[in-house]
Amino acid sequence: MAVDRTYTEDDITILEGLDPVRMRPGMYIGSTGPTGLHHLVWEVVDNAVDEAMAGYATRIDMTLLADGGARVIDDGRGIPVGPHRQFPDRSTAEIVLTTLHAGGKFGGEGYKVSGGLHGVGVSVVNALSTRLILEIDRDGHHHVMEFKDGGVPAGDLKVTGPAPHDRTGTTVTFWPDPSVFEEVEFRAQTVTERLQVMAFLNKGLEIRFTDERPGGDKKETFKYNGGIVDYVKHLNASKESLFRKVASFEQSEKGHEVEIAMQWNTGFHESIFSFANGISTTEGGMHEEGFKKALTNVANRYARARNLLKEKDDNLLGEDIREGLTAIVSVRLQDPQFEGQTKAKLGNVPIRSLVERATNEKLAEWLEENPTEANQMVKKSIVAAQARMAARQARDLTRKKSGLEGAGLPGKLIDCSSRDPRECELFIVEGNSAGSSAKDARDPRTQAILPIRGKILNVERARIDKMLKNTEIQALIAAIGAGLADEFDVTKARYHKVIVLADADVDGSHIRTLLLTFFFRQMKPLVEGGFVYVAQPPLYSTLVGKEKVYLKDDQAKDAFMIEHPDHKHDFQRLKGLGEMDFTELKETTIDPTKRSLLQINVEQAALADDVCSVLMGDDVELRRHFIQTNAKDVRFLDI
Ligand code: 1YM
Repeated sequence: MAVDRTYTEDDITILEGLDPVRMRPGMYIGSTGPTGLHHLVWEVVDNAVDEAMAGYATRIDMTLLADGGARVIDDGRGIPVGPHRQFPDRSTAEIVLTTLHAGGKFGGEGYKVSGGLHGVGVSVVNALSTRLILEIDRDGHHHVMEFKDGGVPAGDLKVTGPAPHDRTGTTVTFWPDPSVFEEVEFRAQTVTERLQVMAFLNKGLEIRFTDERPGGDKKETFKYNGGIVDYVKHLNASKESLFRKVASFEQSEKGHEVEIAMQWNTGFHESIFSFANGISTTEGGMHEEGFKKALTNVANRYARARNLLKEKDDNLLGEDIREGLTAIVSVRLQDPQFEGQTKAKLGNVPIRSLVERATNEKLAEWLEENPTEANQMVKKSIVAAQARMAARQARDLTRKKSGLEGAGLPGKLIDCSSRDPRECELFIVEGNSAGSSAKDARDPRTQAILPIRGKILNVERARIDKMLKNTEIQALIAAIGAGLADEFDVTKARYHKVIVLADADVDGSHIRTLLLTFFFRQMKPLVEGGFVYVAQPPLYSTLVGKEKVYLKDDQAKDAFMIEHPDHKHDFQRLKGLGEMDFTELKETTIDPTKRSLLQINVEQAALADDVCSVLMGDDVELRRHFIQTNAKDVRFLDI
């Protein structure tokens, strides 16, 4: 067969109808749950952002409509309206909206994202919507085309009039199909969080959000001329930064770009957020690897050159240097490979050396130019290294101690007699008086009591070495008997129920929060295994005939009063744990057949961890925001 031109791989464009999307939506958007639903919005917004990144659009408007639809507007060039190269009797816009594109480049240059679930195209949105309206302002005309029932054109692309004020741009309005999705209600917070991140990652791009739904009534504008530098400042806003300046640099090479911004705070958390083509890579990947390696290298080189580390000293470890670091690593590349369990890990190997080289050069320069900040950073890392070594010693000591003292159990522990962890319960009780009533109310065969005094150290704030020197913490570690942190071995846990028993008042919730934070940070498998519980003693009691009835909270009391309109007896507000008598304590909190326990999962423990930083931060505004956004889950912490 004679050919008059040669095809390169780039020319191959396979076009397919939308049926496959409707048959297996999960393949295209991940799920038909809330995540998949929001994917529709990201897909359309991504197109608008691509147009901004290509240098044509400056503003994006996203609106959640009162009738459940979603609208995205950009002021770019507008999707091309002319005849399509391969199908000259249809417009390019129609092809974009009604066909799946696979196998090659379609349309423009720019960074079209492949792999993962991103960049599947706006046609997927069309396929999963009951109705979609496309409006294009281009060449002085306003064009409209409508689709229904999963992407079926309701007519041709028509010019309906002049483009207003000669504007150019694209508007996509769609209504997700309720027969596809478990629910079709968008969540404003999910949308705004994502839009804000996109605005941070695309310097100068203005993104507006409007919620027109009943009760929504919200408008927000995101625009950051500082880009990821502003992002770092935003992340560190609620923390005390180590210094005011944000280190930032960028480099590009062979169509790959890297942009990094970083600042340290006085805390101990490492927060590195990485992105590839604007997509969050929560599992890390090559870009993060390259960054971390170079950071360790640069900091050690600097510390040695300035004699902050002496010849005899060991090198600082990466974790020492990253303590309190907030960093954004954002890369852009032609063909990102998303790997890992949640497709959130960047796999492109060449990116590692690009990021590593950029960081090695540019961060070293920044440190040279900012010696005050560089010194502060190195000093903080050295303290972190010292704390790390002290922690190891303290841990060894804790381990040795528990090996020496009798069975290794703390003196305060009132243990149970059974040695089968599956039936054993440990109650952590605040104060000695509560401890002794709990002792009387327990079943000595399976229930152990560990009284602890006062507020244990806030593990979020305290360094691990200090924390391990705390006797309450030592008793807790020894009683559970499974070690801690990296060495924690859940199969050695002496109890399969570890129950936090604290009062329903402010101090009680404080202690509860601190303990959960400790478990989350230092004994995570215990939480993951479902071994951690919070006891929920009721707030009220009353009499029905001769029988005492306990009511969990105000809601339960209200419900009781509705059910018993003729109820004559008073309601007793139950006292703190320490003041409850033997029977009360037994019936409300200790007796497995009567008490109510709340099993703590990882999300809840993580929440406690957040609460800790918020509470300890004393930032009233942040605290209010936190309570509002987590109102549902935060109740058990009573903050
Ligand atoms: C609200 C969603 O989709 N904007 C958008 C999309 C395109 C263009 C501009 C565009 C791209 C190119 C040339 C190019 C798209 N065009 C295509 C295709 N906003 C939104 N804005 N001219 C206009 O990439 O060369 C696909 S998306 F394929 F038709 F070019």
